[in-house]
Amino acid sequence: MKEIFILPALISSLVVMNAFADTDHGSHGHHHDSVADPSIGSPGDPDSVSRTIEITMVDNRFKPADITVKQGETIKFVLKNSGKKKHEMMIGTPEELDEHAKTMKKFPDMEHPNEPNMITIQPGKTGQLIWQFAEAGTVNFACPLPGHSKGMLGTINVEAK
Ligand SMILES: [Cu+2]
Repeated sequence: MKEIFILPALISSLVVMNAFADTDHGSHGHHHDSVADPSIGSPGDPDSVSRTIEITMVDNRFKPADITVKQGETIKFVLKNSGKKKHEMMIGTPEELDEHAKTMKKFPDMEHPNEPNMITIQPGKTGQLIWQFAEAGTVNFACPLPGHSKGMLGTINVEAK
């Protein structure tokens, strides 16, 4: 007798949970999918690095902030944080960088371990980001941390092959 009542209740609660899961997934993908625009390129294969470019992060600037690469190149960016603050490097379109900076403003402590187009470097530390450039044109990078994004902007000129 008990089972007859419990089973339908269990099924309906699973259906409800599923509906919530779907809704949540949809909105998450929409507002925070930073690897959206394929024109910026894609995560590079560590075994096919063409060149290493060193960038120093200070409070609050990238040195250099103007970089030239060739279409198709896989660049290993070696980022050294010589500042006293934590910094990030995020590669993206101006729209993506802007949107991410806004999200960071709302959620300053947000961690993003699964996003291959960005890296966080603690003061005094060095890290690397490997990226392959796909299309000729301009790709931007920035530190999206609150208060940094205005000064910590850079340009990567991707030359046609
Ligand atoms: Cu910064």
